[in-house]
Amino acid sequence: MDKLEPRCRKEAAIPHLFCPGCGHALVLKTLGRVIDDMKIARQTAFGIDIGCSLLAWNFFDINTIQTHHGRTAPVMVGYKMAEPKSVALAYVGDGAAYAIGLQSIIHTALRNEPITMIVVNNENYAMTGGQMSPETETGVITQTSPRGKDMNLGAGLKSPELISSLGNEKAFIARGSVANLVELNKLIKKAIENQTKNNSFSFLEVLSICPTNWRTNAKDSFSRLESMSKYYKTGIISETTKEVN
Ligand SMILES: Cc1ncc(C[n+]2csc(CCOP(=O)(O)OP(=O)(O)O)c2C)c(N)n1
Ligand code: SF4
Repeated sequence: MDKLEPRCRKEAAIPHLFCPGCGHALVLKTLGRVIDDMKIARQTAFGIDIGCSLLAWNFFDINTIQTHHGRTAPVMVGYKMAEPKSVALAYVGDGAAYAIGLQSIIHTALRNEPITMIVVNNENYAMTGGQMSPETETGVITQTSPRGKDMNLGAGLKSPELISSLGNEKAFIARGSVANLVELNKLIKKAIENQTKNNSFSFLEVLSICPTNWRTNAKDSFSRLESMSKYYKTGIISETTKEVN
């Protein structure tokens, strides 16, 4: 196995199925390194959505569950109820999470269900060809906003902040970016530990790049990511100060 790949990576699935330069691969490799470091590969259940996240169906050599569009949170809540000693991860795109799936996430957060959600925010519905998502910022051009997203369609939804406002004091809520994989590694670890140590809900949004639908080269992808992080601020949004058990 290539030393740059996490140990929990499925060797037969190299190279991955994402487009060249896709941010999903960066998020997943960082997640894999955390799973290696925490030695939790055997107890982890990895739930994926419909969207480009489904291209991770064979990324890891760990138990993986394919769910319906926007329904990864309730599926993983059910899994965790059946297997309380497992580490339940829900890996979702921003369209699925914040449009069709938002109500599920809100109630998962309110009930402090002990799962860890990672939402990859590339500001579009990538798998279906780059339509506008709730995260698309005002003025941004997509397949369904060819003249730039109209202000009347709403500014980009700051979902981690929204979820934080629900008042679950045991939740860990943060936003990272594929522009800073060292920080992302730390945030993923904290998000998983809030499940394993505190038996509580965690929510991590990751700002990511989609060169195919953004129609950007590597340099322009990261310039756009930098501009995204001015609107969507990275870092910890809320975390519990005391351990629950
Ligand atoms: C109930 C339902 N509605 C719509 C779709 C069509 N659909 C498949 S993938 C997708 C977009 C996914 O976008 P996102 O969740 O942002 O993930 P990305 O592809 O950007 O990673 C949609 C709308 C579907 N499969 N099921
Ligand atoms: S369409 Fe975008 S998000 Fe999907 S695999 Fe390609 S680059 Fe990644």
